[in-house]
Amino acid sequence: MPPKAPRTAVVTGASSGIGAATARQLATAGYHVVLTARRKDRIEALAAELTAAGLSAAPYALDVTDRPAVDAFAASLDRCDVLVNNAGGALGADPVATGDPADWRTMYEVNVIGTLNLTQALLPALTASGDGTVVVLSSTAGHGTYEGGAGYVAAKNGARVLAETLRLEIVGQPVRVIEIAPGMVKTEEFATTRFRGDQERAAKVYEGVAEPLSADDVADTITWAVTRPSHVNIDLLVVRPRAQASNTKVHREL
Ligand code: 8X3
Repeated sequence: MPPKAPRTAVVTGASSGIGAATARQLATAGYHVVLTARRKDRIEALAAELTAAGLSAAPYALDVTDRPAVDAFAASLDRCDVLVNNAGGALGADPVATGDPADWRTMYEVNVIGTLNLTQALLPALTASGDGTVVVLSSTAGHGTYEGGAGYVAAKNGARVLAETLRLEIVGQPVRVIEIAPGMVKTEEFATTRFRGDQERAAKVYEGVAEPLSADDVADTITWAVTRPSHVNIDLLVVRPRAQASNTKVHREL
């Protein structure tokens, strides 16, 4: 008999930020981690780093919005125990009156359809594992709106609703659905992507905030939720820095 494949965790958007940190922590927790992202060079480098450290990891270049590619990816896996739907992000912070519909579409595609694609494609394997976990990285933006946030807030509400509805629909099957909703997290790319490379505007997001969350802080909550005993379903975990009381109430030392 061939040796049983190791417990496998798939992380999307694993090329940087929360995804890369989660891949590291799940590998350290003993999972074989499959790192997916569009940027092959980055996930290859991270997988090589983890492998060199004696951990188990493999890269797979993937665009979560490309359904045939996602299906081919799912078919390539020997097993899947954990899926972390992390790929996502914000584009722009314009008011509803002037927001670009193309930005809204892109955000819906990545944050919602990307999560839908991976979840649909891997649900059979997650169920077959006998103890599967789907993690959806939403955001505090999925739980309350703010000025200039509508496109992103709408998309993250979509991701939240996907998680909530899936949990209802598959109850009785051996798959947990966990939503992690982080607030202000300072990562290398989130704000710069949102403001299309405008470093000054990106820096303003965190200006005067003593300690925004780090990617590792969020990866820590994901890993904690995933490694609870399998009958324990963390439905929703909202995590913010101490300096952020709500989406619009942030303490800044200026
Ligand atoms: C990121 C949180 O406040 O930029 O998911 O919408 S926020």
